Amino acid sequence: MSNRLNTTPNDLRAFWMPFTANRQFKKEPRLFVGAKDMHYTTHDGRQVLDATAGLWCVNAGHCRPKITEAIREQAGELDYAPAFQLGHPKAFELANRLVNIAPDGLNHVLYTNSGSESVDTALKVALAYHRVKGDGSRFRLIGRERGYHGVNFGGISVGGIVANRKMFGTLLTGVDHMPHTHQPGKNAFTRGEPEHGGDLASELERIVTLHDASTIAAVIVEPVAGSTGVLIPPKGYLQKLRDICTKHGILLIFDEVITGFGRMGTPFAAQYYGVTPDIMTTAKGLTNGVIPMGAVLVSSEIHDAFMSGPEHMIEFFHGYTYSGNPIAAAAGLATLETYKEEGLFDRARDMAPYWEDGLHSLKDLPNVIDIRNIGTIGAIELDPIAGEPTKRAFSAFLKAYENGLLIRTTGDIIAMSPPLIAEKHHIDEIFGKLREILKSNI
Ligand code: PXG
Repeated sequence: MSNRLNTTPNDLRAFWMPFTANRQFKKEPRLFVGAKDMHYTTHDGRQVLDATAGLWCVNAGHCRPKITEAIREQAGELDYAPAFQLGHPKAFELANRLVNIAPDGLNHVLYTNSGSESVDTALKVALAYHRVKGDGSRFRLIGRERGYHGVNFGGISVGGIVANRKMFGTLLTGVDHMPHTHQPGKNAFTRGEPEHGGDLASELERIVTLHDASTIAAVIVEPVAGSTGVLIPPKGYLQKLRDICTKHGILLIFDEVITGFGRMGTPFAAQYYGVTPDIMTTAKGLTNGVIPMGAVLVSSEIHDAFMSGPEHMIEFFHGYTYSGNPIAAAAGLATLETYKEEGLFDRARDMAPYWEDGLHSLKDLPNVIDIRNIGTIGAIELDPIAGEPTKRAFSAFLKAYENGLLIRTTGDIIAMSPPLIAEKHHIDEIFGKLREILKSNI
């Protein structure tokens, strides 16, 4: 174990931390200095069991040798190659591998550096696609209440989280939102897909009638909404959205930043639900969270629509300095290889019933008002303390951390998604610790 004096910085003021209660944190810092497989090591030398795969991204577990080694090797061989008008082999190889595990028909890949950039890239592709087809009157983008699509301007415009939107002026214009599908009154404590609410997809028809289909470019949804507390689509909902989009020539975008790479026991949620979008956004598990990278997969129809005009001309005016960065691509390839070699997507599928049983065993504990699960994702919704929303869940988070367990909270909801390498005894430990915390007076 490293010396505590060397691992604790003596001044925490300069770093303005993201989505963090900065003042609380800096009074009581929580630093990780190491990680291996299912555990983090804290700056004071404790082991913390990771029930959230970092931030929903470390799907293969921490510091996996193949991924670490690939990054090391790539950094010594080709550190950076310009992303525009030049290339390097691994970016192409990774794109091919991604297409191979993607739903049929999503045959082309644009690279980004995060989920937020994947979302903004997807929205831009959708708008430009209609325009290159001569259908430029389709400028509207439809999102959903309680949707999270990252923090860039496109993403917060189609997103549906008021705290992420209200500070930032007019956002994108021409955006509308479908209602969210969370109906705890009808669906509380459902295991898997809720029975009630599939008909909420017809709200899209209402929006189409209001604006006219000829003005709508795309609809974007998370197949399972993660950040706003694990909202699982009701039975039939996603298929119905697909049907309405197809009927009206509207592109359907699935934001699979969380649901991608095995979280549902399939490569993507699209395959789990048997519903194929026109565009799919990914990030996080693409590189096991180790190097920032995202990817947007698009159908051949969309890609091919851009491939016209003089061949020396750039077809799509978009991209990043780091699109397909060599080290990120190497990390992505090693990550996909690890998922495959260890059969981690199947493993997650096989573990899902055990996960579900463990989670729902907490049903009768104090202040638990709903429990939801799908794949190896789970959420426990707590009754908020009157007048102090979010405090109960945040106390649970702090207590869990003290007790060697990492969970996420959003509002008064505890959300969990362990690495796909979790063994049954890890799952027992997660729910055993949570049981004690929820039983105590939080
Ligand atoms: N889309 C979805 C569906 C996401 O969940 C993003 C886009 C943005 O990704 P980047 O890489 O720009 O952060 C996300 C990110 C949480 C949590 O605990 C969720 C996210 C990020 C951090 C925390 O719910 N989702």
